[in-house]
Amino acid sequence: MFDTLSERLRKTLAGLTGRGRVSEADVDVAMREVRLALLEADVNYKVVKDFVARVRERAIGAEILESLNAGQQVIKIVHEELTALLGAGDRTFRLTGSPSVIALVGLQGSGKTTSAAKLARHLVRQGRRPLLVAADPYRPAAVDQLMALGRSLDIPVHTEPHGTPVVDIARGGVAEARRSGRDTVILDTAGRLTIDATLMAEIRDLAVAVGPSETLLVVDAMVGQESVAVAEAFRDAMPLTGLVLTKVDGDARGGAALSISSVTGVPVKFLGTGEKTDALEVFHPDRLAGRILGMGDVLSLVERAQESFDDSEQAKLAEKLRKNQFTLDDFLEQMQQLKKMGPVGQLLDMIPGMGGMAKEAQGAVDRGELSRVEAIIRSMTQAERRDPAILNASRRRRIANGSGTTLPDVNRLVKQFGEMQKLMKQLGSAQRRGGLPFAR
Ligand SMILES: Nc1nc2c(ncn2[C@@H]2O[C@H](COP(=O)(O)OP(=O)(O)OP(=O)(O)O)[C@@H](O)[C@H]2O)c(=O)[nH]1
Ligand SMILES: [Mg+2]
Repeated sequence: MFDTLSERLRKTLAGLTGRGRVSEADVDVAMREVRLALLEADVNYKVVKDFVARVRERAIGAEILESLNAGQQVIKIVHEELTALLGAGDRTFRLTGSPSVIALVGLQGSGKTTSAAKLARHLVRQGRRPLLVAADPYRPAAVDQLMALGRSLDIPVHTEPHGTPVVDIARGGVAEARRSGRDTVILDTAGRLTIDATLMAEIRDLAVAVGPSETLLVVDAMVGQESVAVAEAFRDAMPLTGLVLTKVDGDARGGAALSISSVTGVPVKFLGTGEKTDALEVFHPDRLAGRILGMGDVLSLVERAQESFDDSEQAKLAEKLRKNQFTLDDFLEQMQQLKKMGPVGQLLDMIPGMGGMAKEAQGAVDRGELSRVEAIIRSMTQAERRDPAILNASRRRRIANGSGTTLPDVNRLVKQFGEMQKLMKQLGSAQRRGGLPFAR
């Protein structure tokens, strides 16, 4: 759903990391692009305006623009603000009462019945014993649909005769849950084509009768801005506790999904990501923001990287790069750092020119080659570590023997290091041109 938006934002933000220094004008240019990207994705106009203003205000602060990784920091701010935007409201999922009652409400075809089944499955996995209740007195087919889903999941479904008032169905469901030892009742209510007073009154009565601890509005994310209006109408008519955004696997532009919480104040609690009953995700705004910005878990990696590479070490390395004095000792140290940081290939991929080297080093760490590399380097003299060019055949044999490895192992390491050195040289000159955000 967010592919186009994601692509545009990534491109824009990549422009910020591609330079050493970031000026206020750079931020403004990027923010104009971000604004356009969000508007084109159909995000609510006012939401976009506030969002861009907030990011800009935080980003042009002196401490940020003067820092050497300003581009990264601006992206971090975008990520944080996007997370705040997506995550408006209290997302706690409350299951109180015995049994706890969850009511799913919404327009016709929004995905209530499917979501009821998905939620039931999700709760079973959390060790709960849900009972599905077909609280749709109008359409026998709706009842059949829920029964079929219940059967496929091996979760019981409570039904009442056709025409039973919703309130009575709900009460019957709660009684049945108590009788059969089910701890959660999931009410699948009837949909309507449009918002009408009868529907709202029906759900309000139901809320009074069985007191749901969660009343979730199921919203089809494919319908665009209209979904925001629907959510506002429901919110005004009854106490909603959250939203289930369905069909986010679709190809709509996604803007409505992005703005709905921030406009209505009702938090998104779940995402429906497909037709199958396992296609339900607990909503994590930071993860969605990360996904949209194409970062995966990169931001937490950035933080981890900043923790594990302490600044003075990093400054020393940058200095060595500048002077082309990167030695085998440094190589070893870098690999140890990588090991400390965990999987970083993704992170380093973001840094132009760094991906290849990172992958290689990470690959070596993953393959458990670090200890071998360490042994080989430790068997070298200081002179050899500084200048592997002096490693002739007899020295290499001595090192292989000394480290308990083989001659091909030593050769491979020397070759790898040579390639890395070459890369480092290129990086060094890129850095002098101000192109490397991380080599501070
Ligand atoms: N791709 C996709 N399809 C979904 C999702 N959720 C529901 N659907 C589909 O949307 C259609 C309607 O879903 P239902 O669960 O029957 O919707 P409803 O709100 O119960 O509909 P009514 O009871 O008629 O008001 C079905 O074809 C579902 O398979 C989703 O997250 N992704
Ligand atoms: Mg239904």
